[in-house]
Amino acid sequence: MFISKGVLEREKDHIEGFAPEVAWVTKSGDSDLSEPIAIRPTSETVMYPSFAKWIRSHRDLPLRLNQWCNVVRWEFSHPTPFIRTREFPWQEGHTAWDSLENASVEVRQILDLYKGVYEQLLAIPVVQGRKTEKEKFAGGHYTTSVEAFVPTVGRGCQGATSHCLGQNFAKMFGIEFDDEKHTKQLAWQNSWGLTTRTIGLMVMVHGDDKGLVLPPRVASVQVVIVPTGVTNKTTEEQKKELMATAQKLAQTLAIDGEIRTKLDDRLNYSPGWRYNYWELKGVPLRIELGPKELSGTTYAVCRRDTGAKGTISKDDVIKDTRNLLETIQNDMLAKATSTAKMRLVVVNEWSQFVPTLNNKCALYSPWCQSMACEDEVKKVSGEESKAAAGMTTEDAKAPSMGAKSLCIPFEQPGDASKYKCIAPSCKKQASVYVLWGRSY
Ligand code: 87F
Repeated sequence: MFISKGVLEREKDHIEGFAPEVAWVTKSGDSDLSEPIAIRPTSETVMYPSFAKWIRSHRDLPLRLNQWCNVVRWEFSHPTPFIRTREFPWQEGHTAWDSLENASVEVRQILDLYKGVYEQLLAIPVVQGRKTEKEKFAGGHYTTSVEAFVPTVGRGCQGATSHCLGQNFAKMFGIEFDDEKHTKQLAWQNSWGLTTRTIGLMVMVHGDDKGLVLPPRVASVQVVIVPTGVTNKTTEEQKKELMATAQKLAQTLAIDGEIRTKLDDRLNYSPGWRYNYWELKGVPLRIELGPKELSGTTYAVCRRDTGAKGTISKDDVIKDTRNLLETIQNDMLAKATSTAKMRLVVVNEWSQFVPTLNNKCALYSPWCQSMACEDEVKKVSGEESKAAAGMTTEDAKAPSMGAKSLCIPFEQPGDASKYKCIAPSCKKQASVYVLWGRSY
């Protein structure tokens, strides 16, 4: 987690814009260190001197490393739990390849894995695309990302990135290999990362006024069993039978069904109190077990995502529970996807840009690919929003915040060249649609 000044500053473009965010250790006890040591903000400069030693021949390629670790970035903007914190855990992958083509294939493979993490596990739809030159990782060749959207505040949020670094770092760190013809070549590199932002996005996209709503595939407890119906008229015998049935059900689901199950047998708390407790924690499915269930052929269930009540059959309890969890998972993605569809809108005219933005939307708008226009969109949308700030938004920061480019989506919503660039003073024809939005 410590990086010497020498290696950290070797690739100048890489560190340039980020320098203010690097935290330095300057003392041990009362004595000054002879040279300050940086606290890892990312590991390129720690790993690549070793890459240079390990890679000799084309046979050593690809070299692919992955690690989970914590990194520190001395953020100045508003901290938000999981979304923007000065220390955060992440996964970072670093690879070296023999050609740009092979490196580029991996960039997309990893981006597809990240899309899968969001959509298949977290039930959050994302837009895949390439970052503009302004927003890309300066030390790299090009940057791709998955962008998520938080409807309650109308802000985009970068979910993960997959960079092609080109040969920039290879040049600076001397990462070379002998190709088949025994000629020295610089390696082509990628780096990619996913952070605990995933958790923050999951909380914000699915959570409601009762608390967390967890997608079943990532919930540490998928089903909670709550025994109910115990009153002061209940005999010890009946209580025993209820608990034995509950325990047996928990075992069936957990051991035979491999469903992550919890039995809440705290009979000193009322059923309602226990329902609230597990709702707050986001447990996807609750099974209620009372006197009625003991004698009947079904169990009463309640879904966390919709609040809908239903029954599952005792005979097929594993199958029914699994199916219901699968349904919840799919419904959560479908709901988040339809919300996002309504809020990610195509806007071809500047007059509609800020009003749409203030309607808590992200926008697909045409762009001529000049950085001056990208800057102008951000600046003018910020100014016009401020002027329109009479229109209330729940987000205290939002009215003054301009829209930045989130990505150039791989899947374009139409033919941008039919339109003029969205920047108000630009007269040029557009060439691509950019996804613009306020962002975290
Ligand atoms: C902050 C301080 C110093 C981002 C920083 O995206 C350096 C940096 O290099 C820095 N903030 N970055 C870019 C990180 C690039 C790349 N590294 C591997 C990733 C994914 C994982």
